[in-house]
Amino acid sequence: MIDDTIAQIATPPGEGGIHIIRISGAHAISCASKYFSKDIASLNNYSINYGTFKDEQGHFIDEVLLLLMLGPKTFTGEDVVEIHCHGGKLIAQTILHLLLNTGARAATAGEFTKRAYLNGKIDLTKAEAIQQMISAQNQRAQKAAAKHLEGKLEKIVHTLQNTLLEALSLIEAYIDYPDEDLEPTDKKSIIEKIECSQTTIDTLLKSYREGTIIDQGITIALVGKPNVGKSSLLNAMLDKNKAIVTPIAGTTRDLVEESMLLDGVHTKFIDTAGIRASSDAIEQAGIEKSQTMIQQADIILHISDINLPLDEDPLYKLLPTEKTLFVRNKLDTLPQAQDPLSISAKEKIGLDKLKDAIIKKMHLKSESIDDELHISSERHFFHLKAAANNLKKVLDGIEEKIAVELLSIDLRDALQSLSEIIGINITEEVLSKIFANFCVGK
Ligand SMILES: Nc1nc2c(ncn2[C@@H]2O[C@H](COP(=O)(O)OP(=O)(O)OP(=O)(O)O)[C@@H](O)[C@H]2O)c(=O)[nH]1
Ligand SMILES: [Mg+2]
Repeated sequence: MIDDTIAQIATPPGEGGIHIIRISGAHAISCASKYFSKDIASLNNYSINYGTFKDEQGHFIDEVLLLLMLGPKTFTGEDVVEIHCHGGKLIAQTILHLLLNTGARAATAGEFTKRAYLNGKIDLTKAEAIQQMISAQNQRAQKAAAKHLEGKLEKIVHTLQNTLLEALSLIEAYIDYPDEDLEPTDKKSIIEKIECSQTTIDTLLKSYREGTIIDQGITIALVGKPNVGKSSLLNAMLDKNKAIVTPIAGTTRDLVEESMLLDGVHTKFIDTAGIRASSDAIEQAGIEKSQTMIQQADIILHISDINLPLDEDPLYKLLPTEKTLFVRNKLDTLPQAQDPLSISAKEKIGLDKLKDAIIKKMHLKSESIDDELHISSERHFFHLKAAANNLKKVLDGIEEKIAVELLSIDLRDALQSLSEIIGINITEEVLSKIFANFCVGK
């Protein structure tokens, strides 16, 4: 049972139309009553009330709207009071400080949502989806998070749990009869239930890569020899003068980053220092950064001058082909060239073709991607993978006719992993980690 009352400003800092201060807990009403012009206890539940806020000495602070919502039918499940004041940062701060003087405690990041979860109002996947919605960088990410908030993952987990519990009860019926083999009909039914669950889990696991791309975006590094036009290409893709371009080899010394949306995906382009043997310490440091980017980037654009043979660039043979696109630049100087990915960064020729090639390299199944449920949380991936491993152990065990007690242990472990996804039997440490990434006031 949570017995303290928390308060926090729920709106982002700065000036705006209004600010909202939220209070939740058993003393929410008494805390706000001290300063509000009306007796809150006598107000109707779910009402919006105009009044004034005054400090202990009776000094007027602001005109406010006070929303009264009595638990348990509230976001947190507790009594909640919201105070809507004028949108000056200091007004909201003053009101919050007064509330903290009456015994409310300043809520930590995500603490209102954590209470909603602890009080059984939402499961953990929905709690996580709330923050994912808030931090979504583009519409695709927001839509993907909305599916989790709608409860789609929670529903799938419940279905998996029900199916696997049926299989478990069939298995455990044999525990008191250790010498009996599984009846063929029971065995068939258990295997079917587990295989059906495996298919569902497998689909979710496969959605992880796309899910993380939608949620976090991708990083594309532009690499190649000096002077081939990497910075020119960055500028052309972004349609702005971001990086310095000169005819001098070795112009770019550091990483230059900028993001844009490509097919609705948050795409970070990173221009790097041209790679060559250099005795200049600054250039050398830049080249080392370029090499690190080659390891870290999701996609590499290798840029080369179309007038020069590709294989004379030592990088050409070293780059991992599965994530590299080989781009031939300065097509305007050799228009008859037949190379597949040939462009001119300077004259902006072939950029759409290059964008299409990048989108293809992301391996997104564009048609259905927005309708499907994706997982993008490492935590969900981890537990689903663990469940999948245990289900495989159960099937192997049935095949090898191992003792039913052992089958039951593996199946129970799989069920435990699924429970953790929706937040059952979660340690305080794991919870703190999840909610630490939330906004203050959420
Ligand atoms: N004709 C032509 N010139 C280009 C093209 N792209 C870039 N250049 C020229 O090539 C020179 C080098 O361009 P940058 O974009 O600075 O090349 P970079 O690869 O970033 O070079 P470093 O930063 O030194 O590694 C500049 O003079 C550009 O104007 C192109 O498509 N056609
Ligand atoms: Mg450059």
